[in-house]
Amino acid sequence: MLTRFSSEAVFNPNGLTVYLIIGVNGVGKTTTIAKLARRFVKDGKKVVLAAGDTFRAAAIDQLCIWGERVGVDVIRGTEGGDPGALVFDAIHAAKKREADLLIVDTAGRMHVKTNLMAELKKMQKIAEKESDGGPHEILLVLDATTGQNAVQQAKLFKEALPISGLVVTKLDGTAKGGVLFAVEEQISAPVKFIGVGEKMDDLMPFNPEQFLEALFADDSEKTKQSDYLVL
Ligand SMILES: Nc1nc2c(ncn2[C@@H]2O[C@H](COP(=O)(O)OP(=O)(O)OP(=O)(O)O)[C@@H](O)[C@H]2O)c(=O)[nH]1
Ligand SMILES: [Mg+2]
Repeated sequence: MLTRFSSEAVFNPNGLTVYLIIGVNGVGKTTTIAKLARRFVKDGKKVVLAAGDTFRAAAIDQLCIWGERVGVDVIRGTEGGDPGALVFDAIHAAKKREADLLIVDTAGRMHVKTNLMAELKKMQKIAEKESDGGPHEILLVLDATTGQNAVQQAKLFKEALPISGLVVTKLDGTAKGGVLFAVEEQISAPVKFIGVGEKMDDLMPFNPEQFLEALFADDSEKTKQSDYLVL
């Protein structure tokens, strides 16, 4: 089941690649963006971030701090500003800087209300219009520690947006991530990365064999998914 889809991250061969990172609040979107930026910068790509979570000033600042740590530019708007307009500006700024990849942060609040979904749809449409074939990835971030709740989240987001992949965070805890089967089934998209800590290097490409080994392990020494990672 877990090898049905490719876990490779998608890139636009003809210019700027745009990723939208979505998920309910607290799952680890902003941290994941920093980790993805770190990873792709290491691969030699020029990365720019967009502070699309305009609901909270603290969210914009948090992304800017990560941007400084990773060494990438962050396109920011104002608190309470229109996230769609921010996506527009960020795509044009990233193109001007000849960036390879733009990663857009989004708000996680109010996931049960239609206005967040409407907002995200608008961001997607603008990315579609302003970039060549984008958004090239719409990654739904899920917190492994939320268990079955993740299935409900996946369902909600899938109704609004064509999710291309998942990032499952917090697999460094006691959660083993068994819910992932139900979630993949729900959205028909693969897990692309897993989060295994709070630091910028704590992101791994998803490896189904390692994941299964950890899931079925009966070894008191190695109890976490992250114990099984070949770093
Ligand atoms: N242990 C662990 N903690 C994580 C991981 N990913 C994120 N976190 C922590 O989870 C908390 C929330 O992370 P954020 O990146 O701010 O989450 P968010 O989805 O952007 O949250 P909002 O902006 O409020 O919607 C932070 O304390 C992170 O350090 C992970 O893989 N493992
Ligand atoms: Mg955030």
